[in-house]
Amino acid sequence: MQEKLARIKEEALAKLNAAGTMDTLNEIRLAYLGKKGELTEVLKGMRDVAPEDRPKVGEWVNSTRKAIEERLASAQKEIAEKALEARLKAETVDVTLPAKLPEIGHRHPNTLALEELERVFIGMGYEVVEGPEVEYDYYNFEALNIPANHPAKDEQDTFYVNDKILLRTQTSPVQVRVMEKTKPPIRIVAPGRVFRSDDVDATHSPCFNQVEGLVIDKNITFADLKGTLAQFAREMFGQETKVKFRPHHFPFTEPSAEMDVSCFKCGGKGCRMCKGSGWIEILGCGMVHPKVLKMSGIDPEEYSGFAFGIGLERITLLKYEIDDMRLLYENDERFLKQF
Ligand code: 2U9
Repeated sequence: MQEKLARIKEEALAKLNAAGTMDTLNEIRLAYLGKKGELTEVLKGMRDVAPEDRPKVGEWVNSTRKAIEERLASAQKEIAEKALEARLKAETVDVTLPAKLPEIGHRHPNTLALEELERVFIGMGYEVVEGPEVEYDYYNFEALNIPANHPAKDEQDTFYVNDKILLRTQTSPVQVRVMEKTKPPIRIVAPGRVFRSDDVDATHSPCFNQVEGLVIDKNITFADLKGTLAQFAREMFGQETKVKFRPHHFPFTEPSAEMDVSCFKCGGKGCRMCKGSGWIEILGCGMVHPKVLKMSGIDPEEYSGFAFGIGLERITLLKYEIDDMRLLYENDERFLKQF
């Protein structure tokens, strides 16, 4: 019996030493220690062993089993370690390889023009404020002295949510909200999207961007308006830029004007950009109407102010010599990559 066990042990250990995979180890385990394994068969044969010899034989069987089990465990460990080592080797990352650069976009030409414009006004002490795109009729029209029968209020021109709520057609409501809750002096620019029921073409879009400005303080005159906007024009379009004001009408300003700048392409001689006239229309402006001040709780006897409105896309198109506004909204990378 002892010899048989010694042979089993020797054989099993030799096989375990030669095994190279977990599957082979498992087969060996079943062959010796499994229910029908060789060692289990020996145990079953204990019946035929004389009772006084059983403890001794039992001990031999157990020590054989222990030896096989121990070698099996260490072989399993060795194979697992080898497998891990091979995996680590195969999956190494070469940290010295150059990294794949993520594609980084850049600012939209409209944003570039807006940032330039904001820089000029911030430099003159203005604050940038924003407000809701969905507005009350009151803030968009009534508080700006735009009467109920004004053509701008027509459903053909304005997107209404209901009879009191609409998509703002200008950013002026932002400034009305500031006037209501701020004691002058006020110096603000209000950029943002506005909405008008227009068909799309090279110069129109139902959604575009405006920048409006508002200054209110004691003793503000048209001279302040002219000086400020002339300085803006020089910083935005070049130091040699000249400005001229043409009378105009807006319900929210009195007097009102439109401002032209001398053509920054031809210097005023006349070219394709200025359609031969030497001048380019840039913005609308005026002294804030006393009624508008009063409605928002500012005493027109004590304070006066000026306001202006600029179509941002118009500035972007001129600045970058783009001839179709639709290009700004199409997000075609071939176009956007040029700025
Ligand atoms: C308040 C009072 C007055 C803002 C102004 C204009 C003139 C103007 C147009 C420019 C091109 C609109 O985008 S556009 O079509 N705007 O001409 N806007 S004065 O006047 C205000 C604003 C707020 C409280």
